[in-house]
Amino acid sequence: MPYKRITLTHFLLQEQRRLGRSGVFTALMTDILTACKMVSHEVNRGALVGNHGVAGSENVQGEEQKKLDVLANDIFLHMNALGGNYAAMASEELEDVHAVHGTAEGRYLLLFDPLDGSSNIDVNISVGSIFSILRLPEGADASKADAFLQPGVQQVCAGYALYGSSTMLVLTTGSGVHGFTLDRDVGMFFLTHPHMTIPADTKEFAINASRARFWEPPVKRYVDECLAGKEGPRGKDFNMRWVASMVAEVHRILVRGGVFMYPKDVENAKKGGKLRLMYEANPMAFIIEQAGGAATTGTERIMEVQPTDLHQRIAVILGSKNEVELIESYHKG
Ligand code: P6P
Repeated sequence: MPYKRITLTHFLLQEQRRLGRSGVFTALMTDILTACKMVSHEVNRGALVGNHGVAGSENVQGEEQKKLDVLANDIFLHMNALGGNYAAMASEELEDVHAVHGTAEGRYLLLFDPLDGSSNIDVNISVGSIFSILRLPEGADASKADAFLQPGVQQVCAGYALYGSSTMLVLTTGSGVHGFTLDRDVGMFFLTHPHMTIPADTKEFAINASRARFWEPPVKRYVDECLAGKEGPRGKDFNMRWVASMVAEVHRILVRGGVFMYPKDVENAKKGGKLRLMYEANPMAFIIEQAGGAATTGTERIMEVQPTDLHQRIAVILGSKNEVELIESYHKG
């Protein structure tokens, strides 16, 4: 019976009672899920309303902003300020911290990549929003970046919205990973993927193979062994995927296993990698670990890295536990 479904809000309230928690997660999530529904609406309307193309500006990363990057960022900033739960926010699209004034004294910090993979927008390939929630440390100044520089193990909640063939919201609050699908007719997210878990083994890897000439030896060894197939040392054939949208890659891994790599290489080493620690790597690492997977820089657990800058980049290798541990063993020699 299709009406016997559980909404995201009901699920959070059930979790709240089951775990004896305060209502804070339900409140924190309410504004985020509204923002994700609004972004989904704008992504879906796309070219019909002139949402494709560039905004004519650059973000703090020096990347050309798409119109939807700017719109998604504005939606996240506006909707998540209204609830009064956040003392401040940090966005991939903003150089500095966005302090929230004039609302209830929020005790949480929200970090987000409002539209990840936006180079895929104009070619109608899945994109997503990534978010991470931290507590505001006692006595910290929420308007300063230092308040945000906490290792990933301090996250109280992390998740993403995937604007794909359907819009999904996947999140963890530290008690497993659960997926919700947006019913546009009702305007609500409904629980469709409870207790998502990642198979420990896989035959599928994801990496941007055009960067092979820059790879360090452990990555090159791993990929070469996968490409050698069943006649090679792995004794099995592998498949490769690369969507250039981290949210889509992580979701595929959550559903059927796999490993995603954006490693540090000889070309991006000075920057520390490509992906950002605070609002891409950490939230995804929290989700992957809660689903039974692993997430490493190659030499250390991503969630234990002590951040030094709000927009710092980091190497990311995550997914099926046994595969990630094999890659890590190659890095450690
Ligand atoms: P490349 C998107 O820009 C992103 O941050 C991730 O979503 C994605 O996995 C990666 O960069 C794609 O990078 O170098 O293949 O364009």
